[in-house]
Amino acid sequence: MQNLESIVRAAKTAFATALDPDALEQAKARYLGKSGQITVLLKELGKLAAEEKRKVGAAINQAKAAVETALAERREAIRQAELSARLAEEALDVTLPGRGEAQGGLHPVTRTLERIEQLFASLGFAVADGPEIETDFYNFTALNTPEDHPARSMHDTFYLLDEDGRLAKGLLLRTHTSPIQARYMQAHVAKYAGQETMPEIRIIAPGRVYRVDSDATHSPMFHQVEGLWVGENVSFADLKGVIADFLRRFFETDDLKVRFRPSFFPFTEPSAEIDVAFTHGTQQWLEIAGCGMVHPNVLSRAGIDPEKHTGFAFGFGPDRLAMLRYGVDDLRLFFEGDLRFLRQFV
Ligand code: 2NL
Repeated sequence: MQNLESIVRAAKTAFATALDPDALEQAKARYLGKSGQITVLLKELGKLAAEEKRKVGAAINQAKAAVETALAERREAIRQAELSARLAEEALDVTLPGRGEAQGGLHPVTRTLERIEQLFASLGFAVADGPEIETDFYNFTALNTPEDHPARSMHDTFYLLDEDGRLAKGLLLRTHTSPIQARYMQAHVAKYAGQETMPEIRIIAPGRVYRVDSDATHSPMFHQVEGLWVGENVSFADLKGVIADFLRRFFETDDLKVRFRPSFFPFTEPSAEIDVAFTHGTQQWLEIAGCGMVHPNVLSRAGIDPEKHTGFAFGFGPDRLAMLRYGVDDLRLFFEGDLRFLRQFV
């Protein structure tokens, strides 16, 4: 049957030119669908005589099988083509170099703090710490600061508010790290209560502190390192020795003049400011710390007998030491987080 061969050939061509599953299903319908060419031929078989029917029927079924095989092959070819296209589109080049990892580094103030801690550790000072949110008692009262002292004003100290916007009872951001030492003394006394002798206290207290102040040389958050040595015969001479030794080692030079200038703090008596001058530099005196002998009231408040124990304390700003050491003239640069600035110190 000549007609059957051309139908099969036409079907194969139609399948081959169908580029996606939809087009292929439409082509299939034209040959194998309800009124498709092959289906129609099969339906017309009934009109033929029995002998003829068997012969023609076998030929049509053979043609139908050929069309079905061609259809299945084309379905598989389209599926493969679609898969290949998708694989090509979603391909990852695993040989591309990675994004790289940024090398981190310590902040210049952190490096300065670590250096300070290391130098004082070599003099037998342990590192103490405490909360940044403090009570009025530990920040001021324990340190012999009078109720009407200007440091207690809202112009100088950040006070915490409660949910109704009222002052949260006695809570503030510590204005110095002295409360760390006040707490330490109290805990130390409690720890050795009832014992005949109390071991000496030799600590430094580094940390963040907060004051209502902001310009090129003041940041509302800055750092402080305070030190405290309390024992049975601790003198102002010890204070001078410890400070001078620390400063010469910190600045890595013996060409350093250190000057103690009388001053006043509520928590020390007598009190002094510490100035340094680099003999090979500008010769200018720079004020870098405050210090003094711990006030007897401060010792008493902590439960230490000022008749038996004396001590010295000091406080300085590591931010300022970092500025001097690294030659930075604006304190705010340290706290703006600009990596172009900070990377220089790694
Ligand atoms: C300054 C002054 C100072 C202290 C801090 C202190 C701590 C206790 C007892 C007594 Cl627990 N004193 N600390 C003493 C003198 C000065 O800091 O100008 N700091 C930047």
